[in-house]
Amino acid sequence: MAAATSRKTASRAGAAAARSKTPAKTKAVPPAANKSKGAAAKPAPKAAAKAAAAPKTPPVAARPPKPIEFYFWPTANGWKVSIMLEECGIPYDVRPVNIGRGEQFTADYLKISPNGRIPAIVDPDGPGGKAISVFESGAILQYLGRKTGKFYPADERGRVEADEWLFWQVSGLGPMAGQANHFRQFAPETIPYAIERYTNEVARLYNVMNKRLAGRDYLAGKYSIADMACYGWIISHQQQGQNLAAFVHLKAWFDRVGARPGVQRGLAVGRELRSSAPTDLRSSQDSRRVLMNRRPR
Ligand SMILES: N[C@@H](CCC(=O)N[C@@H](CS)C(=O)NCC(=O)O)C(=O)O
Repeated sequence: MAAATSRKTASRAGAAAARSKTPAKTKAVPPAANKSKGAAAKPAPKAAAKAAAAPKTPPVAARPPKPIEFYFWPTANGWKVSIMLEECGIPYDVRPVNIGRGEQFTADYLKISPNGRIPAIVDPDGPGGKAISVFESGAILQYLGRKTGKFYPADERGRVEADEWLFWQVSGLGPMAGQANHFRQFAPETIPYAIERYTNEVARLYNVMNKRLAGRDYLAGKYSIADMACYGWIISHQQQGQNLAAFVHLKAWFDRVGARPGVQRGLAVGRELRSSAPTDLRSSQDSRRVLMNRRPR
């Protein structure tokens, strides 16, 4: 990870501990606490003194939420989460992971994101008040949706719809658009078969999305994590060999989502990182070696 981020290694270790398979200890309920409200009329003098001496911990609601650690690089997958964090308005700290320099493969980062990819988060206020780390953009969006109660329908029918389009993106649109982009821009040799195959598949997926958006504003009822997941991948339509004008409803959705202030703030996160670092694969042989060396590490 970039040097600027190294000072919080301790919380990463906390997250790794939170991931360990050791089951969480459950506190035994003391017999007195089992009494019904009416039965616990008079606390024993010893217990009353202990309670009075106990340090006053502010109730959870009164404590300011601890910022979420956001492991990020400004790319289509990273933007999904920067958009969600901005839309929800929850505090977070960006921890840049320069994927062009191979920072996704450091031992510390792999504890959080074993797949060696961005994005990932560590939420110090996870379930049970303990830190939790989450990798895979779809899992992060669902986690944040459940945590905040925003942009992820609570009712089962609505949730199934949002999940359908979210999974459609992470398993289809993202990987296929990524391959189209790769073979069109970055492959060391021109392979017409690969270019045609992936460009056509992306066109097919754009058409599916276009039909879905005919007569509706968003992919799954209201604006949701499904829209956030797809948006970043449509930004680079030209590099994928697509003409957005040919997909009228998709184009209208793209403009609608792109006009949201939260989306614009999400896209602005880490903009300076992109221009200051060698992730332009055409100009950096080092980044090319890091990102396109697909042998197991
Ligand atoms: N399925 C993953 C894909 C993540 C992914 O491919 N991230 C890219 C950036 S967009 C990455 O970290 N690339 C680094 C590499 O390929 O080594 C997700 O949705 O989170």
